[in-house]
Amino acid sequence: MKEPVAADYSSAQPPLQLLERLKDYGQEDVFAFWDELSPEERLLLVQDIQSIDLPRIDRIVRCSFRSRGLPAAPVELLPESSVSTVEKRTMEERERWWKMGVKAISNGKLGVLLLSGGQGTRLGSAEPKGCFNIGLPSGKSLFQLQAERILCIERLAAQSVNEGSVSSTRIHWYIMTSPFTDEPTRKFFESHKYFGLETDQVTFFQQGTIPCVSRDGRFIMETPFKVAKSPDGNGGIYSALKSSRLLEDMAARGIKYLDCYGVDNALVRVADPTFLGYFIEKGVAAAAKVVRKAYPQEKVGVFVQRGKGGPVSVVEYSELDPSLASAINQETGRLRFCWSNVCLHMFTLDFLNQVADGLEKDSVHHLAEKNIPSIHGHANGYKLEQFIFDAFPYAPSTALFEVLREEEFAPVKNANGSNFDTPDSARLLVLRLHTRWVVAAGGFLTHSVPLYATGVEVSPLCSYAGENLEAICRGRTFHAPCEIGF
Ligand code: UD2
Repeated sequence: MKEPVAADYSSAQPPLQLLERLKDYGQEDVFAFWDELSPEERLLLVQDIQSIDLPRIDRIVRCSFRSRGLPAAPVELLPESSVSTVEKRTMEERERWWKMGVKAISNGKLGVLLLSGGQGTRLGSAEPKGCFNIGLPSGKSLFQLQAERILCIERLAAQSVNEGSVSSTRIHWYIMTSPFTDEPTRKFFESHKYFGLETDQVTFFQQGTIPCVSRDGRFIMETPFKVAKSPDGNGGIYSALKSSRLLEDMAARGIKYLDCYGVDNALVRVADPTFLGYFIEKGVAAAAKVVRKAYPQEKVGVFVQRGKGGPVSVVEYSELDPSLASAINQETGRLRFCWSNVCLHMFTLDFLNQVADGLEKDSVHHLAEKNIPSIHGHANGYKLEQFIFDAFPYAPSTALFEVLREEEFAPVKNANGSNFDTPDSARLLVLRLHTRWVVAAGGFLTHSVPLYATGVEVSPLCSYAGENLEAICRGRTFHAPCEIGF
Protein backbone atom coordinates (compact mmCIF):
# COMPACT_ATOMS: atom_id res chain seq x y z
CA MET A 1 0.00 0.00 0.00
CA LYS A 2 1.37 3.48 -0.94
CA GLU A 3 2.57 5.60 1.98
CA PRO A 4 0.17 8.60 2.46
CA VAL A 5 1.54 12.05 1.65
CA ALA A 6 0.41 15.52 2.73
CA ALA A 7 -1.38 16.11 -0.56
CA ASP A 8 -3.76 13.25 0.29
CA TYR A 9 -5.15 15.39 3.08
CA SER A 10 -6.06 18.57 1.24
CA SER A 11 -9.76 17.64 1.40
CA ALA A 12 -11.97 19.29 4.02
CA GLN A 13 -12.94 16.01 5.72
CA PRO A 14 -10.72 13.77 7.91
CA PRO A 15 -10.18 10.21 6.56
CA LEU A 16 -13.58 8.62 7.12
CA GLN A 17 -12.34 5.14 8.08
CA LEU A 18 -10.01 6.52 10.72
CA LEU A 19 -12.72 8.84 12.02
CA GLU A 20 -15.11 5.87 12.37
CA ARG A 21 -12.47 3.89 14.28
CA LEU A 22 -11.90 6.82 16.62
CA LYS A 23 -15.65 7.12 17.20
CA ASP A 24 -15.69 3.42 18.24
CA TYR A 25 -13.45 4.46 21.15
CA GLY A 26 -14.94 7.88 21.85
CA GLN A 27 -11.75 9.62 20.68
CA GLU A 28 -13.04 11.45 17.60
CA ASP A 29 -12.19 14.81 19.25
CA VAL A 30 -8.56 14.36 18.11
CA PHE A 31 -9.81 15.63 14.72
CA ALA A 32 -11.40 18.75 16.28
CA PHE A 33 -8.86 21.11 14.64
CA TRP A 34 -8.76 19.38 11.26
CA ASP A 35 -10.09 22.41 9.35
CA GLU A 36 -7.36 24.69 10.72
CA LEU A 37 -4.49 22.30 9.92
CA SER A 38 -2.22 22.48 6.88
CA PRO A 39 -1.98 19.32 4.73
CA GLU A 40 1.47 18.66 6.33
CA GLU A 41 0.01 18.93 9.85
CA ARG A 42 -2.92 16.70 8.84
CA LEU A 43 -0.43 14.05 7.68
CA LEU A 44 1.42 14.28 11.01
CA LEU A 45 -1.87 13.92 12.93
CA VAL A 46 -2.93 10.85 10.90
CA GLN A 47 0.50 9.26 11.40
CA ASP A 48 0.37 10.04 15.13
CA ILE A 49 -3.05 8.38 15.50
CA GLN A 50 -1.94 5.38 13.44
CA SER A 51 1.00 4.91 15.85
CA ILE A 52 -1.47 4.36 18.70
CA ASP A 53 -2.76 0.80 19.28
CA LEU A 54 -6.33 2.03 19.82
CA PRO A 55 -7.92 -1.24 21.06
CA ARG A 56 -5.06 -1.80 23.54
CA ILE A 57 -5.05 1.78 24.85
CA ASP A 58 -8.85 1.77 25.10
CA ARG A 59 -8.68 -1.46 27.15
CA ILE A 60 -5.98 0.02 29.42
CA VAL A 61 -7.94 3.25 29.99
CA ARG A 62 -11.22 1.43 30.70
CA CYS A 63 -9.64 -1.21 32.99
CA SER A 64 -7.67 1.44 34.89
CA PHE A 65 -10.63 3.77 35.39
CA ARG A 66 -12.84 0.85 36.43
CA SER A 67 -10.21 -0.55 38.80
CA ARG A 68 -9.87 2.84 40.49
CA GLY A 69 -13.46 2.60 41.64
CA LEU A 70 -13.17 -0.93 43.04
CA PRO A 71 -12.24 -1.46 46.73
CA ALA A 72 -8.60 -2.60 46.97
CA ALA A 73 -7.80 -5.69 49.09
CA PRO A 74 -7.03 -4.55 52.65
CA VAL A 75 -3.41 -3.72 53.39
CA GLU A 76 -1.94 -6.14 55.93
CA LEU A 77 1.47 -6.38 57.53
CA LEU A 78 4.01 -8.74 56.00
CA PRO A 79 4.64 -11.88 58.07
CA GLU A 80 8.11 -11.58 59.65
CA SER A 81 9.08 -14.83 57.88
CA SER A 82 8.89 -13.15 54.47
CA VAL A 83 11.93 -10.95 55.16
CA SER A 84 15.52 -12.13 55.49
CA THR A 85 16.88 -9.59 57.98
CA VAL A 86 20.49 -8.43 58.34
CA GLU A 87 20.58 -9.18 62.07
CA LYS A 88 19.60 -12.84 61.57
CA ARG A 89 22.04 -13.33 58.66
CA THR A 90 25.17 -15.34 59.56
CA MET A 91 28.61 -14.79 58.04
CA GLU A 92 28.46 -18.39 56.81
CA GLU A 93 25.21 -17.65 54.90
CA ARG A 94 26.67 -14.50 53.34
CA GLU A 95 29.77 -16.37 52.19
CA ARG A 96 27.69 -19.28 50.88
CA TRP A 97 25.36 -17.00 48.94
CA TRP A 98 28.28 -14.94 47.56
CA LYS A 99 29.97 -18.14 46.24
CA MET A 100 26.70 -19.44 44.75
CA GLY A 101 26.09 -16.08 43.06
CA VAL A 102 29.61 -15.82 41.71
CA LYS A 103 29.36 -19.34 40.32
CA ALA A 104 26.04 -18.61 38.59
CA ILE A 105 27.50 -15.41 37.13
CA SER A 106 30.61 -17.20 35.86
CA ASN A 107 28.24 -19.69 34.16
CA GLY A 108 26.49 -16.80 32.38
CA LYS A 109 23.21 -17.28 34.25
CA LEU A 110 22.74 -13.63 35.29
CA GLY A 111 21.56 -10.72 33.14
CA VAL A 112 21.20 -7.14 34.37
CA LEU A 113 18.14 -5.00 33.62
CA LEU A 114 18.51 -1.25 34.12
CA LEU A 115 15.40 0.95 34.40
CA SER A 116 16.52 4.19 32.79
CA GLY A 117 13.49 5.66 31.07
CA GLY A 118 12.62 8.19 33.76
CA GLN A 119 13.23 11.87 33.24
CA GLY A 120 15.37 13.82 35.69
CA THR A 121 12.60 16.38 36.22
CA ARG A 122 12.90 16.58 40.04
CA LEU A 123 16.69 16.65 39.69
CA GLY A 124 16.45 19.70 37.44
CA SER A 125 18.56 17.98 34.80
CA ALA A 126 17.58 17.70 31.15
CA GLU A 127 19.94 14.74 30.73
CA PRO A 128 19.07 11.11 31.54
CA LYS A 129 19.75 10.54 35.25
CA GLY A 130 22.46 7.96 34.53
CA CYS A 131 24.57 10.73 32.97
CA PHE A 132 24.48 12.69 36.19
CA ASN A 133 27.73 13.43 38.04
CA ILE A 134 26.99 13.55 41.78
CA GLY A 135 30.28 15.33 42.53
CA LEU A 136 32.49 12.42 43.64
CA PRO A 137 36.27 13.06 43.51
CA SER A 138 36.40 10.93 40.34
CA GLY A 139 33.58 12.91 38.68
CA LYS A 140 32.08 9.60 37.53
CA SER A 141 28.48 9.49 36.34
CA LEU A 142 25.93 7.02 37.72
CA PHE A 143 26.21 5.04 34.47
CA GLN A 144 30.01 4.81 34.86
CA LEU A 145 29.79 3.68 38.51
CA GLN A 146 27.34 0.97 37.49
CA ALA A 147 29.34 -0.15 34.45
CA GLU A 148 32.49 -0.44 36.58
CA ARG A 149 30.65 -2.47 39.21
CA ILE A 150 29.71 -4.90 36.43
CA LEU A 151 33.36 -5.04 35.30
CA CYS A 152 34.46 -5.72 38.89
CA ILE A 153 31.99 -8.60 39.30
CA GLU A 154 33.04 -10.05 35.93
CA ARG A 155 36.64 -10.06 37.14
CA LEU A 156 35.78 -11.61 40.52
CA ALA A 157 33.66 -14.26 38.79
CA ALA A 158 36.41 -15.10 36.31
CA GLN A 159 39.02 -15.33 39.09
CA SER A 160 36.77 -17.57 41.18
CA VAL A 161 36.49 -20.11 38.39
CA ASN A 162 40.06 -20.21 37.12
CA GLU A 163 42.17 -19.21 40.11
CA GLY A 164 44.51 -16.53 38.82
CA SER A 165 43.55 -16.61 35.16
CA VAL A 166 40.91 -14.25 33.80
CA SER A 167 38.44 -16.05 31.54
CA SER A 168 35.77 -14.13 29.67
CA THR A 169 32.83 -13.91 32.07
CA ARG A 170 30.47 -11.48 30.39
CA ILE A 171 27.37 -10.05 32.06
CA HIS A 172 24.80 -8.80 29.54
CA TRP A 173 23.39 -5.37 30.43
CA TYR A 174 19.89 -4.61 29.12
CA ILE A 175 19.13 -0.89 29.43
CA MET A 176 15.53 0.30 29.14
CA THR A 177 15.20 3.86 27.92
CA SER A 178 12.21 6.00 26.95
CA PRO A 179 11.75 8.35 23.99
CA PHE A 180 13.06 11.09 26.30
CA THR A 181 16.27 9.30 27.29
CA ASP A 182 17.12 6.92 24.44
CA GLU A 183 19.27 9.03 22.13
CA PRO A 184 21.24 10.93 24.82
CA THR A 185 21.86 7.67 26.68
CA ARG A 186 23.24 5.87 23.60
CA LYS A 187 25.40 8.90 22.77
CA PHE A 188 26.72 9.05 26.34
CA PHE A 189 27.77 5.39 26.22
CA GLU A 190 29.40 5.82 22.80
CA SER A 191 31.28 8.99 23.85
CA HIS A 192 32.57 7.14 26.95
CA LYS A 193 33.45 3.98 25.00
CA TYR A 194 30.94 2.00 27.06
CA PHE A 195 33.13 2.62 30.17
CA GLY A 196 35.30 -0.34 29.30
CA LEU A 197 32.47 -2.79 28.57
CA GLU A 198 32.19 -4.54 25.20
CA THR A 199 29.62 -2.79 23.01
CA ASP A 200 27.92 -6.15 22.28
CA GLN A 201 27.28 -6.81 25.97
CA VAL A 202 24.94 -3.78 26.21
CA THR A 203 21.46 -3.79 24.66
CA PHE A 204 19.33 -0.66 24.66
CA PHE A 205 15.58 -0.94 24.24
CA GLN A 206 12.70 1.52 24.57
CA GLN A 207 9.67 1.31 26.77
CA GLY A 208 6.26 2.27 25.36
CA THR A 209 4.28 5.45 25.73
CA ILE A 210 0.58 5.91 26.54
CA PRO A 211 -1.70 8.84 25.63
CA CYS A 212 -2.48 11.17 28.52
CA VAL A 213 -6.22 11.35 29.13
CA SER A 214 -8.67 13.81 30.62
CA ARG A 215 -10.78 12.94 33.65
CA ASP A 216 -13.36 11.39 31.33
CA GLY A 217 -10.80 9.25 29.53
CA ARG A 218 -10.39 11.27 26.34
CA PHE A 219 -6.99 11.77 24.71
CA ILE A 220 -5.44 15.14 25.57
CA MET A 221 -3.97 16.99 22.59
CA GLU A 222 -0.45 18.36 23.14
CA THR A 223 -0.73 20.32 19.89
CA PRO A 224 -3.60 20.51 17.34
CA PHE A 225 -1.92 17.62 15.46
CA LYS A 226 -0.26 15.59 18.25
CA VAL A 227 -1.74 13.48 21.06
CA ALA A 228 -0.06 14.10 24.44
CA LYS A 229 1.76 10.91 25.54
CA SER A 230 4.02 9.87 28.43
CA PRO A 231 6.22 6.82 29.13
CA ASP A 232 4.20 3.86 30.43
CA GLY A 233 6.07 3.65 33.77
CA ASN A 234 9.00 1.44 34.79
CA GLY A 235 6.50 -1.44 34.69
CA GLY A 236 6.44 -0.82 30.94
CA ILE A 237 9.48 -3.06 30.94
CA TYR A 238 7.37 -6.18 30.72
CA SER A 239 5.60 -5.29 27.48
CA ALA A 240 8.81 -3.72 26.14
CA LEU A 241 10.80 -6.94 26.76
CA LYS A 242 8.07 -8.90 24.98
CA SER A 243 7.68 -6.58 21.99
CA SER A 244 11.45 -6.26 21.52
CA ARG A 245 11.78 -10.08 21.80
CA LEU A 246 14.51 -9.64 24.41
CA LEU A 247 13.12 -12.42 26.60
CA GLU A 248 14.10 -14.77 23.75
CA ASP A 249 17.50 -13.04 23.54
CA MET A 250 18.04 -13.74 27.25
CA ALA A 251 17.08 -17.40 26.83
CA ALA A 252 19.42 -17.71 23.86
CA ARG A 253 22.28 -16.40 26.03
CA GLY A 254 21.51 -18.97 28.73
CA ILE A 255 20.37 -16.29 31.19
CA LYS A 256 18.10 -17.62 33.97
CA TYR A 257 18.09 -14.72 36.46
CA LEU A 258 17.64 -10.97 35.97
CA ASP A 259 18.92 -8.35 38.39
CA CYS A 260 16.64 -5.36 37.81
CA TYR A 261 17.28 -1.92 39.32
CA GLY A 262 16.67 1.81 39.09
CA VAL A 263 19.44 4.02 37.77
CA ASP A 264 19.18 6.75 40.40
CA ASN A 265 20.88 4.98 43.31
CA ALA A 266 24.57 5.88 43.75
CA LEU A 267 25.23 2.82 45.96
CA VAL A 268 23.43 0.22 43.85
CA ARG A 269 25.26 -3.14 43.92
CA VAL A 270 24.71 -4.15 40.33
CA ALA A 271 24.82 -7.92 39.76
CA ASP A 272 25.19 -8.53 43.50
CA PRO A 273 26.41 -12.14 43.95
CA THR A 274 25.14 -12.33 47.56
CA PHE A 275 21.61 -11.34 46.52
CA LEU A 276 21.78 -13.76 43.58
CA GLY A 277 22.95 -16.65 45.76
CA TYR A 278 20.17 -15.97 48.26
CA PHE A 279 17.65 -15.82 45.40
CA ILE A 280 18.83 -19.12 43.91
CA GLU A 281 18.83 -20.88 47.30
CA LYS A 282 15.30 -19.62 48.12
CA GLY A 283 14.13 -20.85 44.72
CA VAL A 284 11.59 -18.05 44.32
CA ALA A 285 10.33 -16.32 41.17
CA ALA A 286 10.70 -12.72 42.38
CA ALA A 287 12.70 -11.03 45.12
CA ALA A 288 13.49 -7.53 46.26
CA LYS A 289 16.05 -5.88 48.49
CA VAL A 290 14.40 -3.85 51.23
CA VAL A 291 15.62 -1.25 53.71
CA ARG A 292 13.94 -0.04 56.87
CA LYS A 293 11.84 3.02 56.10
CA ALA A 294 13.47 6.16 57.54
CA TYR A 295 10.39 8.31 58.19
CA PRO A 296 6.63 8.15 57.39
CA GLN A 297 6.70 10.52 54.41
CA GLU A 298 9.77 8.94 52.78
CA LYS A 299 9.09 8.64 49.03
CA VAL A 300 9.43 4.88 48.86
CA GLY A 301 6.94 2.09 48.28
CA VAL A 302 6.29 -0.27 51.18
CA PHE A 303 5.90 -4.04 51.04
CA VAL A 304 2.56 -5.31 52.36
CA GLN A 305 0.28 -8.28 52.10
CA ARG A 306 -2.88 -7.62 50.11
CA GLY A 307 -5.48 -9.23 52.38
CA LYS A 308 -4.81 -11.85 55.11
CA GLY A 309 -2.49 -14.46 53.63
CA GLY A 310 -2.67 -12.60 50.31
CA PRO A 311 0.19 -11.96 47.88
CA VAL A 312 3.22 -9.83 48.71
CA SER A 313 2.70 -6.45 47.05
CA VAL A 314 4.09 -2.95 47.11
CA VAL A 315 2.02 0.13 47.85
CA GLU A 316 3.70 3.14 46.28
CA TYR A 317 4.28 6.20 48.45
CA SER A 318 1.90 8.17 46.21
CA GLU A 319 -0.89 5.69 46.93
CA LEU A 320 -0.33 4.87 50.62
CA ASP A 321 -2.90 6.27 53.04
CA PRO A 322 -1.01 8.79 55.24
CA SER A 323 -2.45 7.20 58.40
CA LEU A 324 -0.93 3.85 57.38
CA ALA A 325 2.37 5.54 56.45
CA SER A 326 2.60 6.95 59.99
CA ALA A 327 1.16 3.96 61.87
CA ILE A 328 3.48 2.84 64.69
CA ASN A 329 3.96 -0.69 66.04
CA GLN A 330 3.20 -0.15 69.75
CA GLU A 331 5.59 -2.94 70.85
CA THR A 332 8.65 -1.87 68.87
CA GLY A 333 7.91 1.85 68.47
CA ARG A 334 8.84 1.42 64.79
CA LEU A 335 6.75 2.18 61.72
CA ARG A 336 4.26 -0.66 61.15
CA PHE A 337 4.88 -0.61 57.38
CA CYS A 338 8.65 -0.44 57.60
CA TRP A 339 9.96 -2.55 54.70
CA SER A 340 10.71 -0.09 51.90
CA ASN A 341 10.90 -0.89 48.24
CA VAL A 342 14.16 0.57 46.87
CA CYS A 343 13.82 -0.49 43.24
CA LEU A 344 16.26 -3.41 43.59
CA HIS A 345 14.62 -6.54 42.21
CA MET A 346 15.54 -10.03 41.06
CA PHE A 347 13.38 -12.18 38.75
CA THR A 348 13.71 -15.55 37.07
CA LEU A 349 13.45 -15.40 33.28
CA ASP A 350 10.60 -17.92 33.46
CA PHE A 351 8.67 -15.54 35.68
CA LEU A 352 9.30 -12.58 33.37
CA ASN A 353 7.78 -14.60 30.54
CA GLN A 354 4.69 -15.40 32.60
CA VAL A 355 4.12 -11.98 34.12
CA ALA A 356 4.47 -10.13 30.82
CA ASP A 357 1.35 -11.95 29.60
CA GLY A 358 -0.52 -11.57 32.89
CA LEU A 359 0.03 -7.85 33.23
CA GLU A 360 -0.85 -7.27 29.56
CA LYS A 361 -4.11 -9.20 29.91
CA ASP A 362 -5.19 -7.36 33.05
CA SER A 363 -4.18 -4.00 31.56
CA VAL A 364 -4.70 -2.11 34.84
CA HIS A 365 -2.40 0.91 35.07
CA HIS A 366 -1.84 3.42 37.87
CA LEU A 367 -3.51 6.76 37.21
CA ALA A 368 -1.17 9.62 38.11
CA GLU A 369 -3.10 12.89 38.33
CA LYS A 370 -1.01 15.55 36.54
CA ASN A 371 -1.24 18.93 34.85
CA ILE A 372 -0.65 17.91 31.25
CA PRO A 373 0.74 20.51 28.81
CA SER A 374 -1.95 20.79 26.14
CA ILE A 375 -3.45 23.05 23.51
CA HIS A 376 -5.60 24.51 26.31
CA GLY A 377 -2.64 25.28 28.58
CA HIS A 378 -2.10 22.82 31.45
CA ALA A 379 -4.99 20.35 31.38
CA ASN A 380 -6.08 18.43 34.47
CA GLY A 381 -5.67 14.82 33.47
CA TYR A 382 -3.95 11.48 34.01
CA LYS A 383 -0.73 9.80 32.98
CA LEU A 384 -1.12 6.03 32.93
CA GLU A 385 1.79 3.89 34.06
CA GLN A 386 2.66 0.45 35.37
CA PHE A 387 5.18 -0.08 38.12
CA ILE A 388 7.97 -2.66 38.03
CA PHE A 389 6.71 -4.11 41.32
CA ASP A 390 3.18 -4.66 39.96
CA ALA A 391 4.59 -8.06 39.05
CA PHE A 392 4.88 -9.26 42.65
CA PRO A 393 1.23 -10.33 43.13
CA TYR A 394 1.64 -12.56 40.04
CA ALA A 395 4.67 -14.33 41.53
CA PRO A 396 4.04 -17.88 42.82
CA SER A 397 6.77 -17.23 45.42
CA THR A 398 8.64 -14.16 46.60
CA ALA A 399 11.40 -13.29 49.07
CA LEU A 400 12.56 -10.02 50.61
CA PHE A 401 16.20 -9.43 51.45
CA GLU A 402 17.02 -6.65 53.90
CA VAL A 403 20.12 -4.58 53.19
CA LEU A 404 21.56 -1.61 55.05
CA ARG A 405 20.59 1.78 53.68
CA GLU A 406 24.07 3.18 54.33
CA GLU A 407 25.60 0.40 52.24
CA GLU A 408 23.20 0.08 49.32
CA PHE A 409 20.71 2.90 49.02
CA ALA A 410 21.77 6.44 48.07
CA PRO A 411 18.89 7.85 45.98
CA VAL A 412 19.53 10.76 43.61
CA LYS A 413 16.09 12.27 43.15
CA ASN A 414 16.02 15.98 43.93
CA ALA A 415 18.24 18.93 43.06
CA ASN A 416 20.87 20.00 45.61
CA GLY A 417 19.32 22.30 48.19
CA SER A 418 16.30 20.00 48.68
CA ASN A 419 15.93 18.24 52.04
CA PHE A 420 16.30 14.65 50.86
CA ASP A 421 17.78 12.38 48.21
CA THR A 422 20.05 14.91 46.47
CA PRO A 423 23.37 14.47 44.62
CA ASP A 424 25.10 15.89 47.72
CA SER A 425 23.44 13.44 50.12
CA ALA A 426 24.22 10.55 47.78
CA ARG A 427 27.86 11.66 47.37
CA LEU A 428 28.33 11.78 51.15
CA LEU A 429 26.78 8.32 51.57
CA VAL A 430 29.29 6.95 49.04
CA LEU A 431 32.27 8.74 50.62
CA ARG A 432 31.32 7.66 54.17
CA LEU A 433 30.91 4.01 53.19
CA HIS A 434 34.16 3.91 51.23
CA THR A 435 36.03 5.72 54.01
CA ARG A 436 34.90 2.96 56.41
CA TRP A 437 36.21 0.37 53.94
CA VAL A 438 39.61 2.07 53.72
CA VAL A 439 40.00 2.48 57.49
CA ALA A 440 38.93 -1.16 58.02
CA ALA A 441 41.65 -2.18 55.54
CA GLY A 442 44.28 -0.34 57.58
CA GLY A 443 44.36 2.98 55.73
CA PHE A 444 44.52 6.44 57.29
CA LEU A 445 42.92 9.74 56.25
CA THR A 446 43.92 13.36 56.44
CA HIS A 447 41.36 15.97 55.47
CA SER A 448 41.40 19.71 54.98
CA VAL A 449 37.61 20.03 55.37
CA PRO A 450 35.55 18.57 58.26
CA LEU A 451 35.42 14.75 57.88
CA TYR A 452 31.59 14.72 57.99
CA ALA A 453 31.62 16.60 54.68
CA THR A 454 34.25 14.58 52.86
CA GLY A 455 35.94 11.21 52.58
CA VAL A 456 37.65 8.93 50.07
CA GLU A 457 36.08 7.23 47.06
CA VAL A 458 37.06 3.68 46.15
CA SER A 459 36.84 2.93 42.45
CA PRO A 460 34.49 0.02 41.68
CA LEU A 461 37.38 -1.38 39.63
CA CYS A 462 39.30 -1.85 42.91
CA SER A 463 36.58 -3.17 45.19
CA TYR A 464 32.90 -4.10 44.94
CA ALA A 465 31.86 -4.18 48.57
CA GLY A 466 35.06 -3.30 50.44
CA GLU A 467 36.96 -6.53 49.69
CA ASN A 468 40.60 -6.78 48.52
CA LEU A 469 41.64 -3.35 49.86
CA GLU A 470 44.36 -4.43 52.33
CA ALA A 471 47.14 -4.47 49.75
CA ILE A 472 46.22 -1.01 48.51
CA CYS A 473 45.42 0.67 51.85
CA ARG A 474 47.33 -0.91 54.75
CA GLY A 475 49.62 1.68 56.35
CA ARG A 476 48.91 4.30 53.67
CA THR A 477 47.54 7.78 54.31
CA PHE A 478 45.03 9.29 51.89
CA HIS A 479 44.19 12.97 51.74
CA ALA A 480 40.39 13.38 51.45
CA PRO A 481 38.68 14.03 49.16
CA CYS A 482 40.35 11.68 46.65
CA GLU A 483 39.61 8.58 44.57
CA ILE A 484 41.47 5.38 45.30
CA GLY A 485 41.75 3.63 41.96
CA PHE A 486 44.05 1.37 40.08
C1 UD2 B 1 10.86 4.64 42.86
C2 UD2 B 1 10.04 3.46 43.37
C3 UD2 B 1 9.73 3.70 44.83
C4 UD2 B 1 11.05 3.75 45.59
C5 UD2 B 1 11.90 4.89 45.03
C6 UD2 B 1 13.24 4.84 45.71
C7 UD2 B 1 8.81 2.59 41.46
C8 UD2 B 1 7.52 2.61 40.69
N1 UD2 B 1 8.81 3.38 42.58
O1 UD2 B 1 10.06 5.80 43.06
O2 UD2 B 1 8.93 2.64 45.34
O3 UD2 B 1 11.75 2.53 45.41
O4 UD2 B 1 12.08 4.75 43.61
O5 UD2 B 1 14.15 5.69 45.11
O6 UD2 B 1 9.76 1.89 41.11
N2 UD2 B 1 11.72 4.69 35.22
C9 UD2 B 1 11.66 4.17 33.94
N3 UD2 B 1 10.56 4.46 33.18
C10 UD2 B 1 9.53 5.24 33.64
C11 UD2 B 1 9.63 5.75 34.97
C12 UD2 B 1 10.73 5.48 35.74
O7 UD2 B 1 12.56 3.49 33.49
O8 UD2 B 1 8.57 5.45 32.90
C13 UD2 B 1 12.89 4.36 36.03
C14 UD2 B 1 13.67 5.58 36.44
O9 UD2 B 1 14.63 5.91 35.42
C15 UD2 B 1 14.33 5.11 37.73
C16 UD2 B 1 13.31 4.15 38.32
O10 UD2 B 1 12.46 3.74 37.24
O11 UD2 B 1 15.49 4.35 37.42
C17 UD2 B 1 12.49 4.79 39.42
O12 UD2 B 1 11.72 5.75 38.79
P1 UD2 B 1 11.29 7.13 39.52
O13 UD2 B 1 12.47 7.87 39.92
O14 UD2 B 1 10.29 7.76 38.65
O15 UD2 B 1 10.58 6.49 40.79
P2 UD2 B 1 10.34 7.16 42.20
O16 UD2 B 1 11.56 7.80 42.74
O17 UD2 B 1 9.11 7.95 42.11
